[in-house]
Parts: sequence; C-alpha cells; structure tokens
Amino acid sequence: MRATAIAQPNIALIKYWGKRDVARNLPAVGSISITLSELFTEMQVHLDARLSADTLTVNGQADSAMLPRLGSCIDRVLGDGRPHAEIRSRSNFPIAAGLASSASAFAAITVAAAAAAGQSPSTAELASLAGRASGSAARSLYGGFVELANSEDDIVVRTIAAASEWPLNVVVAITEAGPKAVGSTVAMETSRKTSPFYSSWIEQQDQDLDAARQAIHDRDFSQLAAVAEHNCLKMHSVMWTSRPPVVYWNSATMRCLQAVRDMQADGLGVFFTMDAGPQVKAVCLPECTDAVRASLASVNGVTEVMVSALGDGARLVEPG
Ligand code: 2P0
Repeated sequence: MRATAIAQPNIALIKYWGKRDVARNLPAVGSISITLSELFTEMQVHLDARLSADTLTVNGQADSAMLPRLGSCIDRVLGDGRPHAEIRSRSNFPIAAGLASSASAFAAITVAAAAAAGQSPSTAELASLAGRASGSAARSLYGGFVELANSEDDIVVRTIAAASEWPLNVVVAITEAGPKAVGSTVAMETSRKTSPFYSSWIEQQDQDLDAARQAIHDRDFSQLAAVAEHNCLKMHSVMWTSRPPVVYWNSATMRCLQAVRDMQADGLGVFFTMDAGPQVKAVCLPECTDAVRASLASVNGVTEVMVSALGDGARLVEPG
C-alpha cells in the first residue's frame, strides 16, 4: 500500500484565471502550458489502516499546512472509508511562491495515491482528479506543450506538442522566495466578483488559445511570444483591477521585464510570463539560454536563477 510518484510544475503560456464552478474547481477558461523538466515534486503515499490520522512531511519536516487539501485529494481518488495516509513530499524549489508548486504536488499525489491503492486509472482520469484539487495540476499529468480545454461537464487535457518537438528552455528568476500573501483560489474569486475587466478576459481567451496553438504548431517563436506576453499582462490587469487589488509584482519583477525587453531589442529569442507570484519566467530558444540566464541573474533583487528544459508528465517512480 505504498507508492511514489514524481511530477514537474508547469508554466502557463495562456493562463487559467477564474472558475466557472467553485465547488468542483472547474476553470472558467482553457489554458496552454509547458511542463518543466528540472523542477520536481516527489510524493510518497503510504496507506495503512493502522494509522489514526493522515500525516505529512515536506522535505523531511513535519508540516500540516497542505495536509487538508492533500487529504481531500486522496479522498477523491480513493473514496470514503479509505485508510489513513503517511505522505512524504520532497521538492527542489520554493513552495507556494508562484512557481506552480501546487500543480506538481497535486499531480504527484494523485498518481501516487491511486497506485498505492492498486488502482490504475487512465491519465485522463488522473488529470480530472488532480484538477479538482488544483486547476493547474491537471496539466502536470502531461509533458511538453499541454492544452487544458473546458468540456461541458469536466476538463479535457492533452499534449499538443512533445517537449522534443520544440525544445524551448525556461529561465526562472526568483525575486522573492517566501510564500505569497494571497492564494490563487481566493484571488481568482476576488477577480471574478470585482474586476471590471473579468468579462473581457473570459470573452477573449479562445482567440488567445487559437493563436498560441497555431504558433506552437508552426514553431513560430515570435507569434508565441506575442500572444503569451499579451495573455499574461491581461491576466495581471484583471488582478490589478480587482478590489482589493491583487498585485504579485515587486520592483525586481519590473526590472526583470525590462531586462527581457532589452534582450528582445538585441534580437534574442526570449519572452516573459508571470503567475500568481513575483517570479519572472523567461521562455527562450535554447541558443539564447546562457545570455538570458546571465542577464536575469544580474538584475538587482534577483536572488536565484533556475534553468529548465521542457519535461514529462507525472509518473510513478516506484512500483506500488
Ligand atoms: C495558471 N495560475 O494557468 C494560472 C496563472 C496562476 C496564474 O493556475 O484554485 O493553484 O488550486 O485551481 O491551480 C494557479 O492556480 O489554482 C494557476 P486552484 P491553482 O497556471
């Protein structure tokens, strides 16, 4: 009754922001992401009827903060009356800082919990279950370029291009490693209820998805850059115009954006994106990676720079 799974975080190029069904955690819009190879969350689930409660350790330390959501995720996978679980989580990047740690965590625990119980659901079923825990987690079940589409009653997730078909790199500039002040779930609801831009955001998403899908199909970096930056800034405009405003950026975030703009002016193949946190992710052509890394590392306020290629979907690393 024990299994271990690993999942990589994903970075959305066309963002998920807003829910159409809060109770079932169904997104209001489709999204397109890239799964990273170098950052990971590993989850070990040990189901044992002798345990009196679920327990969680994160990087070797007891930590109950994520336990209720992880426990609910296991409930959804295994149903009521399941044995309690000893959960061990390991990760090589900051948690809850806008680096999609919940995506990799919930993708990994969904896969590990099913395997620990001897179940073998399809990847589509696992994605649907992971998405109920955290919308972006559904995308980390798949590798490469991933599209999450809304279906009538659920979500449909698929790889639209494998990592090997268009090997881009991502340089992540950390400007603040601490946990964010407002979680995505609360912030999305604030945006839905109060931002005057929210309805335009929802209405325009399909055309951004079409443009990004076409750019990925054509391997057209400048088209992908244009639509991804536009979509990212639109999402942040919705956040900024919410009441109270949701502002994840800091001054180093702005300096990173300027550094990306300067590199673009110099002809480098790079574009930025940012999520629910102050970190800047610079997506770049492989031959530009060293220059992008050096530029972002020299920005005042950047404390760490990580580089990743595109990676695979969530998977078991030990037989259940
Ligand atoms: C995304 N984000 O598409 C967007 C962009 C953050 C900004 O998905 O409420 O942690 O658990 O479904 O998945 C972060 O949201 O939110 C997210 P819930 P989740 O990556």
